[in-house]
Amino acid sequence: MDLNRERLLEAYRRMRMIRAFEEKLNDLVSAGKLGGFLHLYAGEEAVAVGVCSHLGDDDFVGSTHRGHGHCIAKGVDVAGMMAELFGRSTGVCKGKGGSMHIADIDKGMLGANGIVGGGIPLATGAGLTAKQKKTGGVSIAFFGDGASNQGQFHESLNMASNWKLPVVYVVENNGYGEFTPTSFVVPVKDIADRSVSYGMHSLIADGMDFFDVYEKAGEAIERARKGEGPTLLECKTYRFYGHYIGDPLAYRSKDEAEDWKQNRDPLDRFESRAVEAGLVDPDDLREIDGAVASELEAAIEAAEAAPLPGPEEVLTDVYVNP
Ligand SMILES: Cc1ncc(C[n+]2csc(CCOP(=O)(O)OP(=O)(O)O)c2C)c(N)n1
Ligand SMILES: [Mg+2]
Repeated sequence: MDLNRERLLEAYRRMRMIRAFEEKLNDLVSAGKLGGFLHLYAGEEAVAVGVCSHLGDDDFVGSTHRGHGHCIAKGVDVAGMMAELFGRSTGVCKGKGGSMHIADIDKGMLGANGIVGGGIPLATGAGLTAKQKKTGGVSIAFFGDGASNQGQFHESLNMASNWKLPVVYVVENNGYGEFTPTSFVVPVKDIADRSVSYGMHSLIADGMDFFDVYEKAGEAIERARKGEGPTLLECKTYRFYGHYIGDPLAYRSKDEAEDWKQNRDPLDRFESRAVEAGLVDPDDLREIDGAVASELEAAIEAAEAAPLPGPEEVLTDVYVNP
């Protein structure tokens, strides 16, 4: 494994940051201190971080409505994200994007996306760019099980496979699309099987296990960088919160959720494996937990104190300026 102590600690820091960021948002929205419609990524941290640990700023990521985790894993500034969620002019999109449209092109983050499936063709186009320009870069499309029923998914996979684009399609199968179990609307057990009709390589990973995602994503990304074409990587995962903050969760049992949280929490699993193997020390992890908590407190304080965009900003950063 090419993960040394430093890289493992960075992966843990990003997973912890995602978890803590989402827990904070849940508290802030529930307390009425933050508005908007927010979809939390907690529980799925190993997917974003397992994949993005292979990427640099020249690689691209297309994301979803549940995009905070992808942004953090790709290295987007957390204080800038928090300010964005508070709608402040110091936000990464100057307060005009919000939760579902956080983008940071310098980091290769093409944007969270309010359109289910909408990030898939964007990431495919970025893959075409990388291929045409011969940058050696790869493009990752993160999307959900629900999005794999979208036409854009099928069109993109067909084109990418036909043109051998350097794209990895990462389907985050968390068992639900909004309030509907995946099994109710998807007639295949493994979404990875959908790759067959496009002559595409596929892999399945335990999306609650950083190490498994890291290994499978590594294989897919290496193939893409070598010009061997795209992969459909299915990560079996689970969201710890509801579809959105405020979801009454009437469609799944408490026992089911508890089982995933108690037995498959990706942060706990990372810690057990990395500590048992003597790769990291628990004290290092606790130090990271503390640093992450302080960084978030500072980010919230700065966001609350920052100004809202002024009326003169209404027509800037938009495509059509009448
Ligand atoms: C094109 C489109 N159709 C419907 C919606 C409403 N919608 C928002 S999230 C969602 C479910 C997405 O499920 P999945 O792709 O599995 O992602 P998850 O929320 O589970 O991460 C739906 C139907 C939307 N935003 N865009
Ligand atoms: Mg889903």
